[in-house]
Amino acid sequence: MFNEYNPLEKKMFQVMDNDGKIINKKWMPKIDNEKLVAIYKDMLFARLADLQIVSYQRQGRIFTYPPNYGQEAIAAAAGALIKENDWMVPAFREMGTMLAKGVTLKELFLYFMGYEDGSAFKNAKNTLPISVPISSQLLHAAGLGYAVKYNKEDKVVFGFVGDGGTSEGDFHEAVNFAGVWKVPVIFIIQNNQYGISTPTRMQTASESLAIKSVAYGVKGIQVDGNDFFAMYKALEESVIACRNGEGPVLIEAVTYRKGAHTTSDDPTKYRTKEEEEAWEATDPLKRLKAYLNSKKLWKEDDEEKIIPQYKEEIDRQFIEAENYGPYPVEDIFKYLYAEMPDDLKAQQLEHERFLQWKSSRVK
Ligand SMILES: Cc1ncc(C[n+]2csc(CCOP(=O)(O)OP(=O)(O)O)c2C)c(N)n1
Ligand SMILES: [Mg+2]
Repeated sequence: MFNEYNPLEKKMFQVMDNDGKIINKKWMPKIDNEKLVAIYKDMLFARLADLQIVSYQRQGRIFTYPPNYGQEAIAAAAGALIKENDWMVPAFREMGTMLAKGVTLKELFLYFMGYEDGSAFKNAKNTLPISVPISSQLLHAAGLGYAVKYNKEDKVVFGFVGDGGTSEGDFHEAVNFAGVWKVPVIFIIQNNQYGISTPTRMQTASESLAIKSVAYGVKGIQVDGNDFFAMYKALEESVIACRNGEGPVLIEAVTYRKGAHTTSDDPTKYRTKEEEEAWEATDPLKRLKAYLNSKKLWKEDDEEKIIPQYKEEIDRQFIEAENYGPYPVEDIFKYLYAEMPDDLKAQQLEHERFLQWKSSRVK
């Protein structure tokens, strides 16, 4: 696959067209029907949760949130393949993979409500916290890959970044290091066409983002990130390569951020309705659903039945997060060092005195 779809060939890897028809049988992944339906249901759950969070934010019940809307196939494919012991190294737009890893929606809600406990992930093994400093997480991914190789462990690292993140030094350092040391890391670029309002064509003069793999001497491929089967197959082959010591792999997953950058952003200021409508035809859920419908694996009835159940479950977890209790002020200081240094202790004391002073002034 990596020869056939070498980025120098300028071909995007696709398996299914926009109508859910298989157009590349050679590379159709083998997934049994039951599992495929379960994956579609997970994608639907992630989409509903995502849309519901935006509505909670509009009600003033949660802070800024970066929607995954339109990018669900990438996270779902990674979620279906990542194993319990594999490392998940997220950016901040990979809800489906986080849930598949065992992170709960309640924990994600807590994170976006500002709680440190929202990064503790009690039931998810080998899952790093959400990373907002763009691309910084890829250095951690490369380092984890090095540790996996050094310790001769059978693990793969899934590291995520956005298109904008490829302009950061950290991206280049991470991929370069991973290439030199041949570490088992899959770098997944979610090219959603924008870094906030900056279009991808303004991030780079390269032909594609996948082509950057050539310079680092690593495997690379450009994939239709809204085509679940293509994403699954590309990741499956990447996992095999990593487990055989032939990693790392750089995947450019071409997708579209259907929502705003975050709930603080208004995309109508920098992109057109026509553009949004053109991408609508590629929607990942619609395509997978069309495939499932054509195979009689899923009906509109099934979907109508399940949507209210999912909405209820999402709301239940949200209300649990809302009732989590007051934010422990010491959490602001607690998690940077294993042992808090003196200057930080002094800052904590000063902050506590400030809070006392503030509350003494409120009548
Ligand atoms: C180092 C750093 N610089 C700037 C920012 C502000 N910022 C937050 S998201 C973002 C754009 C990221 O774009 P991209 O990598 O394409 O990811 P996307 O948001 O599209 O998923 C920027 C510049 C940041 N979080 N970290
Ligand atoms: Mg982007």
